[in-house]
Amino acid sequence: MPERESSCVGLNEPRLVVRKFLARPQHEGVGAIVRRSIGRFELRHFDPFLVLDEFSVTAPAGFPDHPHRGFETVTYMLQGALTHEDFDGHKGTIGPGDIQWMTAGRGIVHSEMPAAQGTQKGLQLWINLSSKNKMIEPRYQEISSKDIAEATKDGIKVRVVAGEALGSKSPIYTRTPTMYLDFTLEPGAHLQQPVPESWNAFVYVLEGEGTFGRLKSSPVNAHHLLLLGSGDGLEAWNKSSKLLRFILVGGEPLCEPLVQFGPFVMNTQEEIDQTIDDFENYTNGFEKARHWRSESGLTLDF
Ligand code: FJE
Ligand code: FE
Repeated sequence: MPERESSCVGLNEPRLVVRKFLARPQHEGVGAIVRRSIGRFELRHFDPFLVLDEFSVTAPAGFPDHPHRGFETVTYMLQGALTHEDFDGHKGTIGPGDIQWMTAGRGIVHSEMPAAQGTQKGLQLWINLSSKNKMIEPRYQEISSKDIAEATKDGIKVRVVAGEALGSKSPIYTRTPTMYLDFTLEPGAHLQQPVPESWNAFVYVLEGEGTFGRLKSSPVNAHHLLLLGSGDGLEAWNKSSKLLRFILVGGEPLCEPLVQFGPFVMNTQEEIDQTIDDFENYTNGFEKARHWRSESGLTLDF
């Protein structure tokens, strides 16, 4: 049999679903609700991913002043708006379809609060940074919905948050190599999406009902996380009569030791002890936290 060209549509070894989790609502922040899939007890992390939360926030609830070190947070808004404010004076509001890709690096203290009436919904993904990147200067990449690359083909629409799909490329720079694709499949559509062989990858279903990995597998509906096994890509079908929406996320595993204390993720216990020390004493990147409070005036315990 001739080898298929890698640039062609068609996969040699589609990834199968190896684990499935239903993310149930739980309380987080101050009065906020999250459906946590990655980061919960049964799935502490999925290298290089630390947390995946589908959040739902209605004022006055939110995520007031709290720190991060050693990883990136990616916030993708689905509905409503969120205002972000940090200790360096960086402030902004993201609305439906917008992305904030924040590299916390050595340290960020910020608040993430509702900016509109009603319920704000979205996804927040925490991506680990390699030991050589954990203490870099913080950085933001903010992309508004209208600037997100989109492509449509054969009943498949993709919004390219990170990486590349159907010939469209995201401008986001991923320090830990990552792909993040938001797919909508019309009834009858069939997707074949390459994912690098050595990467870990998962699907999170947002809307409708999808068939993943194998045509004969049972359909999966919203709020489910699917961990994918080895292979060169994802095959998915919409056998239902409604739209199917899901994200496909893949990342190159770091394969490094990991020690987490709430919003601090480092490689060793010593580095965590040092981080707590830095946060309490306003040193090594947390200097500006000494006199800063967000407009909310609240602090999030962790
Ligand atoms: C945090 C508790 C938290 N999921 N999804 C402790 F709630 C948070 C936190 C978030 C968060 C924020 C948004 Cl906008 C969306 C989230 C958890 O802010 F960082 C710690 N340490
Ligand atoms: Fe945060």
